[in-house]
Amino acid sequence: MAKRALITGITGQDGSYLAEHLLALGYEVHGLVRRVALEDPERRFTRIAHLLDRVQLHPASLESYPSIFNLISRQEFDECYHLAAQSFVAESFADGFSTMNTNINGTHYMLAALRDLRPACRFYFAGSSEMFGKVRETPQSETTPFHPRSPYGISKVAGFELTRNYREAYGMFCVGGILFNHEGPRRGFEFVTRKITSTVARIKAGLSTELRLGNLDARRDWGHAKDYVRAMHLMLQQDVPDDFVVASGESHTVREFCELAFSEVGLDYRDYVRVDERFYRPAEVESLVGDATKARTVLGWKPTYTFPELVSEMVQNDLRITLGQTEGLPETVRGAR
Ligand code: G4F
Repeated sequence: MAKRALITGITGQDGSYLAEHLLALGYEVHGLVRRVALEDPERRFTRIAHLLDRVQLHPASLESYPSIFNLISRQEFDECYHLAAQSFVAESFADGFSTMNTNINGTHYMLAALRDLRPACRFYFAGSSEMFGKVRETPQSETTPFHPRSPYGISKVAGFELTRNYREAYGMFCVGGILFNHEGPRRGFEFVTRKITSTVARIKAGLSTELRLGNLDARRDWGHAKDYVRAMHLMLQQDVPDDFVVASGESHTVREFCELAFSEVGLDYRDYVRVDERFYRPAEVESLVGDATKARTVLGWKPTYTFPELVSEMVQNDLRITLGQTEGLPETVRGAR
């Protein structure tokens, strides 16, 4: 019988790639979505528009325990991938309360409902390299201590610890993936990579003249989201539940990303990029680079995209959108190709 998976955050970048991956593996895929999204499918479901006849969507709110309890009580699930979160770090400084409420309580509600109703369901928690924050060692691995630098990072540490606690206290198969930055053509426009590639395309098309950014010296370990959702699935197929770092092992500055993205269209980033202090964060995570040795050896996972391939795919996708070769479709659908 086909395995049944529930994905929270199915309409996001990772959720949409994961749904595709699980469908290709023969899973029955269900998604938890907000009722407002169900009422506005054209705008809210752009990343999963091509999957809508193959996935089952259920309205529920991560802010309401009864709604989660109700959803989980209706059906048996073999695996649950909890990806939904307020995931933009800068926004978590603007409204730390909402980020904490959604990210911490939402995770706790999911775990508590599963414990009560479906204790055999395997649970994946989307942890983040933001948990390392002001890093204590380089590269960062599963044993590196956490020192989060934003309400978002703090909320992810809390969710990660809750997940571990349910594993240890109740013997549930709960795992935390510590994923470093992962990007792609479906990335939201607020994140630095997509902000860069979409603006490069607009500049190339003559629609924009500059790109305003914050800290160009921040270092990140960037991979492709398509590669990273494979690791999420592998984590739930193990004999023993455990936590894993997923990373490329390479770090690059925001400046290097700009350099490569502009050179993809034959331009020099120095002619267009302007530093704007509005995009600086009150506390920055200066440098992240992951050590994914455990994922490579235990899960047999490895990334397939290189950094230049990732940048090139994102720029080319945004160029296609901006130059209107796929005219008539909403932007994120076009980004989904
Ligand atoms: O793209 P970012 O906003 O991603 P960030 O903060 O690293 O977080 C992302 O990755 C995490 C995994 O480590 C996820 F958990 C999280 O949900 C999210 O997906 O910023 C990357 C870097 C930062 O250092 C930021 O200060 O780029 C720097 N940056 C410089 N100028 C900018 C900008 N970031 C944004 N978003 N916009 C700018 O103009």
